[in-house]
Amino acid sequence: MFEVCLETIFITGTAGSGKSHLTSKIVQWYKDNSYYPVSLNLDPGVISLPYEPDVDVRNYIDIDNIMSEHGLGPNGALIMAADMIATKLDEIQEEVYNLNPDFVIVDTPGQIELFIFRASGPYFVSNFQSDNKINIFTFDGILASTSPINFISIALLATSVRLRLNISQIDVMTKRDLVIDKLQDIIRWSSRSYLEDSLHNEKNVEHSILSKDLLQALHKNKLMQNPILISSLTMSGMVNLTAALSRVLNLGEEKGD
Ligand SMILES: Nc1nc2c(ncn2[C@@H]2O[C@H](COP(=O)(O)OP(=O)(O)OP(=O)(O)O)[C@@H](O)[C@H]2O)c(=O)[nH]1
Ligand SMILES: [Mg+2]
Repeated sequence: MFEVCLETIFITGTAGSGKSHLTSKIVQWYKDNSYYPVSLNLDPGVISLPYEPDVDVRNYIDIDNIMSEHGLGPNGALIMAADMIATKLDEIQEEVYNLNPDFVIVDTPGQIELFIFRASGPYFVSNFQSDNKINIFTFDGILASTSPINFISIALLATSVRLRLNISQIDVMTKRDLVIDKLQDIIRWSSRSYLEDSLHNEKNVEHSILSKDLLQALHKNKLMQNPILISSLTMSGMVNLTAALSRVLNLGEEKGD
């Protein structure tokens, strides 16, 4: 067991949603504000990153070795690598602990189903020792903004992640700079009635009814969060995100908050 005094921020989301860029920007933001953050790359399959990780799971898990040693193709190797993450917890924890940071920002694998729905990812999140832990779930702005149904579908995925990880969660929508023309709609979708009204325009009536029912269930259980709109390119929204992080981290862990 290690004695730690740090805050851990996991970044999850669908493939290509902007997790790695957001990791680097949050690290930068904390550095600029006189904290000592470190980045932890937990994606064993990533080839290049937009930042130099301080701690890197690839030093412990080598996809090419897994493929050759076990005669696996790339997908099989990625599954095996994801399952191995939990077995490296102690070494990774020690590496982070030796750096003694204020914050550790954890970039997770692009294949969200391998990290969230198999046992290894939730085990790692649950057993990583930290004063507070929070998950930032990234809605890909490009995907989520295409229609109310897409928005609700990704909100459901965010809810699945919340259930699987069982730690506080903040939802963000990435790539704000690429969806400027849809910003008004996206902001209006934070109102349940506006979102429900938007579903009336859906051509497929069954999909529209199902989406409304799902939306109702999410609201009834207080699971529908308005994602914070951010851009890792322009840094817009970063102040709102870091303020939300501070609020949750200062309040301490409020599961399912
Ligand atoms: N314009 C714009 N592009 C972004 C932003 N965030 C990420 N991107 C781009 O989106 C692509 C994916 O970004 P990543 O940060 O690698 O996304 P990821 O979720 O880490 O991807 P995987 O780990 O492969 O799942 C890259 O081409 C980024 O340049 C953003 O805020 N604005
Ligand atoms: Mg990434």
